[in-house]
Amino acid sequence: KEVGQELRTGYHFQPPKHWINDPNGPMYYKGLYHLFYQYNPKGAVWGNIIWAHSVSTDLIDWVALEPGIYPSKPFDINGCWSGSATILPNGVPVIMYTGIDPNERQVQNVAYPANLSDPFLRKWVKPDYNPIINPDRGINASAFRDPTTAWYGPDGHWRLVVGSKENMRGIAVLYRSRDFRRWIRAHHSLHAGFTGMWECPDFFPVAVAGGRRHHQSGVDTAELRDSTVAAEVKYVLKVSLDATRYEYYTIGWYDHSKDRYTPDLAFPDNDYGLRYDYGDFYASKSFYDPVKKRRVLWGWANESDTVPDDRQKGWAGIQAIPRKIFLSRGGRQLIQWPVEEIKSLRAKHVNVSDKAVKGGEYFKVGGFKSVQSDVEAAFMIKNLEKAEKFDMAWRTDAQGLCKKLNSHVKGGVGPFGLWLLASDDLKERTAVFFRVFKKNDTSYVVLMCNDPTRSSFESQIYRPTFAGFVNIDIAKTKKIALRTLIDHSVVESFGAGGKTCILTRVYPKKAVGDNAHLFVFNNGESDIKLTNLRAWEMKTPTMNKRLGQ
Ligand code: DQQ
Repeated sequence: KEVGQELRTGYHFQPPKHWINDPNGPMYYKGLYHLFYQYNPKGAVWGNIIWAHSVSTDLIDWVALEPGIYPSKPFDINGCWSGSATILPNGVPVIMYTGIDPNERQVQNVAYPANLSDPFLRKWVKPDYNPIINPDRGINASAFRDPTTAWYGPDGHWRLVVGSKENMRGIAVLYRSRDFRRWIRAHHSLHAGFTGMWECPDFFPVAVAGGRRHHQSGVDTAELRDSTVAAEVKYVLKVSLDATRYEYYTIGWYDHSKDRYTPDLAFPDNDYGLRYDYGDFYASKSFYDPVKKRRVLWGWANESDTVPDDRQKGWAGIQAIPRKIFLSRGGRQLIQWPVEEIKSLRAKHVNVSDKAVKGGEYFKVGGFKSVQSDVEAAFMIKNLEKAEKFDMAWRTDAQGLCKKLNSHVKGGVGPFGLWLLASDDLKERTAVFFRVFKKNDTSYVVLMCNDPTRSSFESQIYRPTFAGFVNIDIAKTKKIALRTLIDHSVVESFGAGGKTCILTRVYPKKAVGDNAHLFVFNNGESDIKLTNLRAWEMKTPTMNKRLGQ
């Protein structure tokens, strides 16, 4: 058996071998979901980047096609980097991507399907008039990339943004076009911030609760031109920060006539905005799914194993489970939830209900194979009296707090949660847990944390703790839910119904295959109750079957 192959994912998207990174140009066309992604056809490290291409009818089973976009012309001869798809009003999909030209400049190109009657969209044509957007007029040619899906303004012109930086400022450079061919830079950018380079911007509308549409429904970016719709939507701007390798988003208002985006709260939980995911999740991109009328988010999860190990395994990088995203009822954050289709993979199932877990206790959830599973748990906290005091200095540093007060540090209320990908003797284990702090007599803070410090015997691996706060009123609800998707080397968790998400990669040596177990633990002083735990083994979909196989 080859080294590390037992750590390959079963139901998280992954090609048979080599390196992958950003999801590109996700879209739905003639019965198929298309996923392109950054891919190195020659090895398990970043390089030689092309757009690999897979399609699916249900976001679960995938068929691999030949590469969609690859270097072939001067305007992309040194690489085909990230970009997005836009469905034109006549139904024609167009891809806009960053090409690396012979002078290593980043330029923006378009590509059109060679044959619109082919639902697989196998061949793409790059017109000779590319590049259509050049890094001119003071734009830094080595920091100018990742065009968004375009939207249509009330003046009948298209708009899109390209990520860039100007000294230390990250910017979303705005362009307009009448014909999708000749693009003119607007006098001002859509938005900017003192954060360093903005990669992979994403800008899209979300429905507001109380409007005509259900707040969980997606809104097509193309609909932005309709001002009656605009009264019932807010806008989300997400950027991927090259400097931190984390993504941040803000929710705000977009003025069509002035083409200005103004975030409601620029700094809700830290200097940059909220996070989709507080773990290993980057370069994400959303698209509107017209079939289920929802917005779906794809994101890349890098390996955190060593590069020699990546090379030896022969693969690196996965896509997170596609998530349905929508604005919370209160409008202050996005909610993310695995697309409902993944329930079709649920197989053998175990159930635990109404089980008290005293302070210091833990137990194993047996009777099923947890190495590739979907676990839903609900915890009830009877008494908040023993909650540790919250230091306001921690407010902007959930991750630092989780590192300090990790799963081994006894608390008042929590840490409680799951140990997973755990060996029977618990020497290897990854903890996903909550910890409740007291801010004052009536208000509490809930921390959600992923602690992989004991996830593997292998000592070379980078294993940071990841954490975020959970925006719930625990004194009122007394309950908190956790859903975790476990997939060999992936731990993808959704706290409080998708309010706080954390994805991590772990590389156990012993807790693999049938030797990977699931436990419930409570390392706090206060007792808690596991009101319900349901766990399913997950089937393995057909991942990247070749067409005609
Ligand atoms: N990955 C691409 C770039 C993008 C970066 C290159 C983000 O276009 O900025 O593979 O991960």
